[in-house]
Formats: sequence, structure tokens, C-alpha cells
Amino acid sequence: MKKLPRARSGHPNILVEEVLRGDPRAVARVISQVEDDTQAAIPLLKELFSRTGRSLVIGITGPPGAGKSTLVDRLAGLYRKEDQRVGIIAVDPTSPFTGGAILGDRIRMQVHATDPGVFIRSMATRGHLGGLAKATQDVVSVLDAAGYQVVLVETVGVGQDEVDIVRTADVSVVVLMPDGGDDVQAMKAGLMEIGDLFVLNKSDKEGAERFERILLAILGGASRKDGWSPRLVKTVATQGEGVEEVKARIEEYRRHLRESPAARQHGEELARGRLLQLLRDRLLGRVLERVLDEATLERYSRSLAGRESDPYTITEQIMKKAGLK
Ligand SMILES: Nc1nc2c(ncn2[C@@H]2O[C@H](COP(=O)(O)OP(=O)(O)O)[C@@H](O)[C@H]2O)c(=O)[nH]1
Ligand SMILES: [Mg+2]
Repeated sequence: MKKLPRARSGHPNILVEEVLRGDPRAVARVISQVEDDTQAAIPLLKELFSRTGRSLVIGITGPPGAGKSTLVDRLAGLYRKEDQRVGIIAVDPTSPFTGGAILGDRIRMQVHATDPGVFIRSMATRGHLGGLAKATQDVVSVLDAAGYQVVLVETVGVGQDEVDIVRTADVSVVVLMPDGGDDVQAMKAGLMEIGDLFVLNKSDKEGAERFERILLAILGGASRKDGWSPRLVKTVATQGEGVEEVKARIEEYRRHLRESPAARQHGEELARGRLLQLLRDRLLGRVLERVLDEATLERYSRSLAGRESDPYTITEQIMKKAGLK
């Protein structure tokens, strides 16, 4: 690859230009700043925002071991065949130092590692001041602005953070595997509502047909107000079986989104959520910084725990001190 001149940290505009040209090193630098939650990332994100909204963002979630990474890998391969640039964000709850899963993913991803049309990034789930969903959304924006036409976001569907991440994708894919009743439990625990598409992976395994019947029964009863009926696709991701169909269904859903008035509303709801979240973070950040240092917070907490005061009075006091009342 041709060497591009390095941007100096004091020149955000050069960095922005490099991101917009799709330079992977500039993309990596901006993403690191976003991850560190440095103030420095904000002017960059401001500049990049108007150039976003073009990628197809695909959220992939499901229980650990269901085959999400294998599917992501295969989908990336299909999009690369069409010469689309692909960004992959793996949000992994395990620490990068102990996570065996990440190591496995890395080895699998080596196929794409030498491909300049693929950008892979894994994000740790801890330590994001404004929340993981916000950090992920910012990383998606950077990839979007850098011209990655497809961005695949893999998360383990367990916590609220992960659900929030998948909600901000254009298309949410829930990956399940035939494994007793656990997955049905997982669906009841909220995966059911977020899937635009369900993938029954490992359909080469025992019990796949039985599990398929259960899933179809659950999905059969589902009706959505946007007129979409979530599909179920059976796959064997390790063999690439059914992955073309997953891709076709993703694109079918995207067409549906474009044609449906509910889509615009959905877009506005997401934008509203993002704005309010940002405002919440910034306001709280300001209050903490100005009038509520750690010692004061501790003192308040102690008096609350001891029932010497009540949370309403304390909140009012804090707001008054912050000049908000
Ligand atoms: N038998 C079978 N194994 C699979 C299939 N897809 C993935 N696997 C295996 O299941 C394990 C977990 O896959 P992985 O993609 O890491 O799952 P993730 O945790 O959801 O990302 C790996 O050992 C894969 O090789 C499949 O369709 N059939
Ligand atoms: Mg994985």
C-alpha cells in the first residue's frame, strides 16, 4: 500500500480529509480518539457527521458461540466479492487480554486482515464514559464517513448496552443455534423484539429442525407496525451455507425500509435518542465537574443511605448549585 503522509495531531482538518479519503491509518487514529473519549474527537466527529448516513449498518447479535463471528466473516467475504468496502466492529465483553474468543476471531479474520478493503476493530465493553452504545455509534460514523459501504457490528446479545447498539443499526440480525431451551429464553429476554432477521445457524446440528419449528411458531405470531415480518434463515456458517440468503434478506429489509414511511420515523427516533443521550452525558458531565466532586457525592450518598436526607432534596440542592434552578 502506498504510504500517505502522517497527520499531525494539531491539524484535525488534515486528519478529517484523510478519513474522508478512506485512509485506514487515519480511520484507526480517529477511532482511538473516540474510544479514549478525548475532547479531541469532538471536532473531528462534527466535521465527519455530514458525510455519514451512506453505509449499510448491520447489527449482528445473539448468544455466545452461536456463530456470529463466522457469519460476519462470511458476509464480509460476499460483500468483498461485490467490491464493497467493509468495516467490522466486534464488541466483545471479554477482556482483550484474556478473551479466547477474540483470539479465535483474530485467526478467522486473518483472511481479511491483508485486504485493504476491510477494516476490523474490536471494542472493549468497559471504560466508555458516555456509554458503549454511543462509542460504537461514533465508530460506525467514522467508518461510514470513510466510505465503508457496509459496516458489520457484532455484539453478544446479553445486556442493555448490546441491545442499544443493535437498535441503532439499519438492520438487526439475531443469530441463534439449536441448543435446548436457552435460546428461546434469550428471545423472550428481548432478542425477539430487536431482530429484523433471524438466523438459525448450526443447522447441521442435532435438534435443528425441532428448534426451527419452535422459532417459526414464535415468529409466526409476530406482527410489526412497520409491516415487516421478520424472516428465519437456516445456515451452516462454517460452510457458507445459507449465507447468500441472509445477505439477500438483509437487502430485502433495506428496500422495505426505504419504501416505508415508518423508516423515516425510525430514523428520526434514533436521531432524537442520540441527541438526548448526548445532552444527558454532557449535562451530567458538567454538573459533576462543577458542583459535585467525588467527596461531595460520597457525603450525599452516605446521608441518603443513612436516611438522613432524601434524594429529591439532594437533587434540588445540586441543581441549585449548578445554577439550574
Ligand atoms: N457445526 C457448526 N459449527 C459452527 C457453525 N458456525 C460456527 N460454528 C462453530 O462454532 C464456534 C463458535 O463460532 P463463533 O463464530 O466464534 O461464534 P460467536 O461467539 O457467536 O461469534 C466456532 O468453533 C465455529 O467454528 C455451524 O454452522 N455449524
Ligand atoms: Mg464472536
